[in-house]
Amino acid sequence: MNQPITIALSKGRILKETLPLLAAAGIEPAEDISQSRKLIFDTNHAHIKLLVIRATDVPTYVEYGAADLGVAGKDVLLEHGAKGLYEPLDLEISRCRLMTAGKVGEQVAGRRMKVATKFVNVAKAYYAEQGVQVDIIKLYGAMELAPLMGLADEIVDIVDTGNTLRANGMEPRELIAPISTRLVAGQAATKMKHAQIQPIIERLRQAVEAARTEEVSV
Ligand code: PRT
Ligand code: MG
Repeated sequence: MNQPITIALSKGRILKETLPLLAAAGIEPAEDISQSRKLIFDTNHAHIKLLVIRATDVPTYVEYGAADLGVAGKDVLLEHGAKGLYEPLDLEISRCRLMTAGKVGEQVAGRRMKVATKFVNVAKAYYAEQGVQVDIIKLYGAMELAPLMGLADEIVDIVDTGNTLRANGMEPRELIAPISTRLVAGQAATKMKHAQIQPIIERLRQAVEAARTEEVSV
């Protein structure tokens, strides 16, 4: 008998890249997720369900065993702390960089630097490691605005092309971590549902390898 398996997916841009990987691994939602307001979806496997939730909630669901597997950005996992989570697979999608950034040509001297970010824990750890004392200001979005309006000297944010920074008179500074989307597994699920989870991880691993090969040959 197959034990039920729940996979928590991050909605938004990661979801778009996750669904083709899941499909390549043989897991397909029973209906079109983008056309639905549901949060729980059946799949072509009677024992596998998908949850579509806020990226920042994915590690929490998996940590407490409310989902057995999860898909989330490394940025979200770093910020959450991801205690009690295994990270069996790098899905190699939604790649970007977690960086510091500030106004072009501007330097802070003679006072504590103010840093605006939604990645409060990551920022605290990063500046502490650099031996730089900062005041962290928590924001929930549009970090790029903070230095322009004098709210902060630097931001810690996700950078991909750098276009958003450039469009706002800012420059990328230090790389904190390269980011990609990861598959995470809970400790309880890994122990109790090993026989169900292991084949899913293996099929996803093959799907990631196939996508990588495709990319190289294009
Ligand atoms: O809306 P909510 O707060 O729930 O989340 P969100 O809007 O951050 O989610 P979403 O759907 O945007 O997906 C976020 C996840 O995608 C992140 O956790 C990363 O793991 C990954 N990812 C990959 C990115 C980007 N690339 C990205 N470019 N997340 C955000 N961006 C944003 C960035 O915040 C900045 O505003 O794009 C802008 C920078 O892009 P460039 O190309 O201008 O540098
Ligand atoms: Mg968004």
